[in-house]
Amino acid sequence: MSDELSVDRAACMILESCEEEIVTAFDRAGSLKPCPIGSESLCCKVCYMGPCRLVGKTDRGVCGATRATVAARNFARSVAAGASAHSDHGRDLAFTLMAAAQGETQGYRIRDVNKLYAVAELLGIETKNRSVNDIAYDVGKEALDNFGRQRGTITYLSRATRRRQALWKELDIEPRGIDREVVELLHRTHMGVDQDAEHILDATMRCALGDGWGGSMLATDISDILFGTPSPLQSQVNLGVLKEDQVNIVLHGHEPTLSEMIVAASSDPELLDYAASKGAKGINLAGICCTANEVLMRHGIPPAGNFLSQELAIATGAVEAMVVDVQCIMQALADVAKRFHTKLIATSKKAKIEGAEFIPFDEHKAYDSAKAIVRAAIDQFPKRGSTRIPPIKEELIAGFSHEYIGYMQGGLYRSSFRPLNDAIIAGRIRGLAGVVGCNNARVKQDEGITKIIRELIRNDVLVVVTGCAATGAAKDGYLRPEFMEEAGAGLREVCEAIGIPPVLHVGSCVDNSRILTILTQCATEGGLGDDISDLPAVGICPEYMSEKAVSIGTYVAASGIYVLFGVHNPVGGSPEVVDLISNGWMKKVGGGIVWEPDTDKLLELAFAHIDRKRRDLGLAAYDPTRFGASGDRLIEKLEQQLGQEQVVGLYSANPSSSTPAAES
Ligand code: NFS
Repeated sequence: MSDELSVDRAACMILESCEEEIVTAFDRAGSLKPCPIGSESLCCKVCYMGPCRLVGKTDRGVCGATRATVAARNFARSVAAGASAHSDHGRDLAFTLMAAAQGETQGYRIRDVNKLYAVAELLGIETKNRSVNDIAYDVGKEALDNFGRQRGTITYLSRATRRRQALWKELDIEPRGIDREVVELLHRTHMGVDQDAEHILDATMRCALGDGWGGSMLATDISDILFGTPSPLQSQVNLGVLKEDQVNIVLHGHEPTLSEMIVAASSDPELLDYAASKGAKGINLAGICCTANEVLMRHGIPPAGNFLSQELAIATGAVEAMVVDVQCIMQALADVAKRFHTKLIATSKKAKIEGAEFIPFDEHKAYDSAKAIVRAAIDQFPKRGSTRIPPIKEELIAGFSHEYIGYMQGGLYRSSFRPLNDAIIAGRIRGLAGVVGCNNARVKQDEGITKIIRELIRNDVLVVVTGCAATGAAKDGYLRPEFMEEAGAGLREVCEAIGIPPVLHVGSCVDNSRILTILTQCATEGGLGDDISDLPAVGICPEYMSEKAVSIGTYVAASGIYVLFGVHNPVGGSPEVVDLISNGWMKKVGGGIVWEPDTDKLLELAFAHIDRKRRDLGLAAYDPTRFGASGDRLIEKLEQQLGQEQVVGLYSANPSSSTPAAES
């Protein structure tokens, strides 16, 4: 039964073993059907004459609003909420950076000075003969100015290709200030303001661009400055990373500021001694949701799971504390925690959580807050009852920042995207795909994510992953270098040559901004057109759940990428809006959003788009049989033809060569 709910064996084990004991999101999704009117966006509740349900013969609300207006408004409001969540996260990081630069924080410092210089240059901040802290302060100030800017445009638009910048200008969808676009979108979708669906959707793109090229990009950059730019590291994933003999603390939520300090506190000798005094052999950290990705990318802290695993982690009975801040935290957690010895610790002043203990996080006393939290977790250890940690975990490699992807293709001084572009031009790599987003209790956990990624790489599409999709992929072993055995022959050759897995984990959901940077670098490197919209690339969000995912899909589309969402079309009640967001946006900005719940059909659409872009660029048509006669594949082929012994003989005749003696 549970295997109908998730492809994750660890999740299934917990669901089966605690069936009688706890009610999870999986159960609630089974008993609570989605509202058929709201799920199609046919319900308008922006005023108090309604809610108006535009079903059957009713095609207008009390005020006369049409289905298209209602659907566009609902979609716009989702994007505004999603954009504000990412951007508020970015804003808090800017405050932390300024406080750190002024020496007012505890435990934070500028970890990546090179990145600080790079970001300062992008933001137009003078660096010559200035101290690191002075520069960092101005970077934080300029970032804050981007949030509150009223006129002009946000600074990072200049990071896009020239053609893209000109298009945004021509369409008048350049975000002016990050906050301004959210406020204006909420105003425009108030009762009786903007009534034209296309016009509302243009403003929606503008707001989302403020997220992707503003709030999220700043969040990523400032996190790298403060906590270090990720580079590849090894770790593990899934509920099996919890430890029987240690204090288990699960970090859940989004903002890396507190979790960074908890990572530091978990190796504090004083706290390790305290843990030992309670009978624990150590302090073990694990993550859930995007906090997991933040601490994985920089410290190799293993994720215990993705969005739908949050209740299940507590149900192992082995979690002393789950520490949460903001976003994607199920309200049901407190009830689940109550059944075990787990302490749910809320830390953000923005999120009061009933049933949780509140230990406020203050960046000025960050290390003290972190120590208090770790100490509270240790105190729970002796109260632990029986446990059921599924013996299931996978190895993974993560940490592929865009800086590292450039570095691995050309070294420190010649960082480049040339090899990647050449591989795409030659057809070794058919195209690129970003597979991102959440779990959604309405579909089988991780099924769409894993199937889509497997088929993409089998068909020579290089995949980058973020967010809960990355964790889903990792749980199935896709982030191991050995997974390249599943890849098509051409992609495998490239992965072998560069030494990368065919699925690259680039970070949390705000780090989707790294994907914008990667795509821009591909577009400007040469040979693949001159804008993101020319690239044979797609964005896929198979199991989206949150408003943030909708904002991401919108800014990715507005940046020129064809985006495919699974699950269900949230604006399906208005064919006009469906057409505007898909075909209309494709014509207008070169990218659009299509919802396709059927995974096979979604894949067909993805491949068709990639091949169409290859054709438009005048590249050779993709041919899966053309490559695969080099590297490990050559040896395998020869072994099949000649037998293993003879091949070993060929190599030992010429041991210094990577080419068999018979070939040279
Ligand atoms: Ni993204 Fe992160 Fe996960 Fe979805 Fe939630 S954690 S910011 S919204 S559920 S991917």
